[in-house]
Amino acid sequence: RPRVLSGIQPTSGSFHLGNYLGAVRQWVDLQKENDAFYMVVDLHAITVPQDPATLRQNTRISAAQLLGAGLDPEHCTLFVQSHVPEHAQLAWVMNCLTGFGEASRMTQFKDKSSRYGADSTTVGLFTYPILQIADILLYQADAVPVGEDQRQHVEITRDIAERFNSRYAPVFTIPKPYILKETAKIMDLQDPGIKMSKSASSPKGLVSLLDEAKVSAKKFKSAVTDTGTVVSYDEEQKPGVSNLLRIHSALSGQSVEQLVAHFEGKMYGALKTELAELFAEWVTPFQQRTGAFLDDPAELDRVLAIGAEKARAVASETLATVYDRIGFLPAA
Ligand code: AQP
Repeated sequence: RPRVLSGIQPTSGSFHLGNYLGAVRQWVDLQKENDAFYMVVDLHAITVPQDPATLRQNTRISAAQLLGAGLDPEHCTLFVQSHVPEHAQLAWVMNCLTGFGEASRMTQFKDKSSRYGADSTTVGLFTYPILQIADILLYQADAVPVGEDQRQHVEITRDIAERFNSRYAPVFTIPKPYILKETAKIMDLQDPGIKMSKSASSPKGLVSLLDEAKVSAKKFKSAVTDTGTVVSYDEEQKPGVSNLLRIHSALSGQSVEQLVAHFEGKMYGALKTELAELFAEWVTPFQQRTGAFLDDPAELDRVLAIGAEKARAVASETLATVYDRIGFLPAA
């Protein structure tokens, strides 16, 4: 079975709608037909400052949301990145294979470092994509289900895997990004020119999955659209309306064309109200399932411990092969 791998950061307690539609939903679908590895990437989270107690709690909340969204530990390996030390170990090797100029071209780093300023930007944030290279290659992943913002990081992973394979020996599978066009980039509800994001969105532009449904309903209803009235799909002229249509389509299963026909003769308000209801219908049971997992932290930790053990079995084998091929003397 093909191998898939992906991760999500525990940087804030709640995932947002972009995380879910862009990535986590595909994780759930892919677990059935693939050998799937999914992780909460706490090593990535500390590239920006984290309060220790909050990080620990957010790691559990993240795992609970993944289970609440439909990951099934019988069908996938769910674990916490720091439980598998091979991630940090392989990352060092990958650091030494990646060019400084090559790493400097990562647009996510450029965006974030320009927002934080040089003094608040860590070297960890710069090498974040290189840790991600290690994350993916350790598991010999064939496909990496992510949002559009991660495409460049999967591309550099392919380059470095090929470089290792030709310089040393053919060890790594070359991974492909798995990105669904329709949900690859969910936009901020207040500024449809930027992606919905924990760090860049204003609170009103960000739909957090653990907020009360009525809080999110308000955000959908006050989403920025445009001065027109006709509900139609046009990413250039109507980015706000188009974003709402794509979200509706993903949640309802209706195509954008069907929705445009459905809203003919109706105003933007109708689309927003329907979307708020549709979201509440999905998010309410999601929150109940997530809450049930959070109420039983011992069971949650047990699931994560089993996941870490399964992950380590694969990761340690890859790392041992890499250490051998690059010429490290085995410990006697
Ligand atoms: N707006 C989005 N639309 C579609 N997919 C998205 N993803 C993130 N935002 C969107 C995808 O979610 C997965 C997990 O992302 P992450 O853990 O890297 O979270 P993130 O990138 O830290 O999310 P944010 O909100 O964008 O955080 P900041 O602002 O800190 O960077 C990934 O597959 C990602 O593509």
